[in-house]
Amino acid sequence: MLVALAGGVGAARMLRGLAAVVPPADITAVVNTGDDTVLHGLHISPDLDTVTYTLAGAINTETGWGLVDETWRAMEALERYGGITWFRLGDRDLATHLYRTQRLREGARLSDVVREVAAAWGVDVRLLPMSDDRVETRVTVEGEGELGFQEYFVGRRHSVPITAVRFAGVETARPAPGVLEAVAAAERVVICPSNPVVSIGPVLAVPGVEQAVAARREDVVAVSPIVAGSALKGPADRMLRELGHEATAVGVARLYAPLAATLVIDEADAALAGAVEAEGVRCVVAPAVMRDADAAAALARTVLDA
Ligand code: FO1
Repeated sequence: MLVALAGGVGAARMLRGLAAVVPPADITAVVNTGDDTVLHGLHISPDLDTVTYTLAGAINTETGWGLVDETWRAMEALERYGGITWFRLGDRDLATHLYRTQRLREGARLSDVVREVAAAWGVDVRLLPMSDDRVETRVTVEGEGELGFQEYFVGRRHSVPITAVRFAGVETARPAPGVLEAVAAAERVVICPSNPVVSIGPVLAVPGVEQAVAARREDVVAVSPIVAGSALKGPADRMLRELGHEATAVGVARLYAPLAATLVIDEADAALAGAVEAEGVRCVVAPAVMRDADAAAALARTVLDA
């Protein structure tokens, strides 16, 4: 059994690779919900949906989020009223948010809904939200104050400097049922190439999770989301720098050293292998950019062999 700590796009691709080389049912993904937001009264879980749609082969590959063959009639209709349209919800994607919101209102736990949605899409990887309790990633933007994560990420196109990140509600959040047990029982724990600050950070901040992962350090393999000093997708490089970290594979090694015995870095960073090992982390150099499904499967094999 394999456990993967997951954010959005990078994690979804890693999971698709892992599911190509081990039986999907042997994989448990613990997914960030700090990005979750409520708009139009609907509960939206972007990372859970990105992982689900990607594993189902239904992701919009151009954006990396949302569904393939999407239409936008509801958003167009909403524009007439001056409704909230800066965060685009496609017509087909809306069904997921309608269903999730209704089930939560009926008293279902988020982890129940995640299981139902994954089953409906034929996804055999076991998906767990990091918590059934609400945890909200909030970002302090220079000169503007604190914003919700999606206001920063989509509303400001993550192009404004930040000074702090916090996970509101995390102190009292409990790991979703099965999370700690899965980490304890896993043969291998993979930290996916997701944003260390706002994708993996919230998962580790749920009380008990970081300790559970650290207890498995010898079996934990992280994959660097930073290649040649840049994030593969999104603002991870800038966020790391703005928060005082080094935006290189070495900086990632420093962040994960207490948790992961091994870090996989891309061949483009081969010259950093010595500096990564100086952080106390075994370094594996391999192609780590998942350009397509074959590359993702090859990276998955590297992670399993590491
Ligand atoms: N990202 C955007 O840049 N613009 C959007 O309008 C947008 C809508 C959206 C709707 C559903 C969903 O699941 C994801 C969506 N995302 C959008 C992506 C999302 O903001 C990010 O992928 C994550 O939160 C960061 O991991």
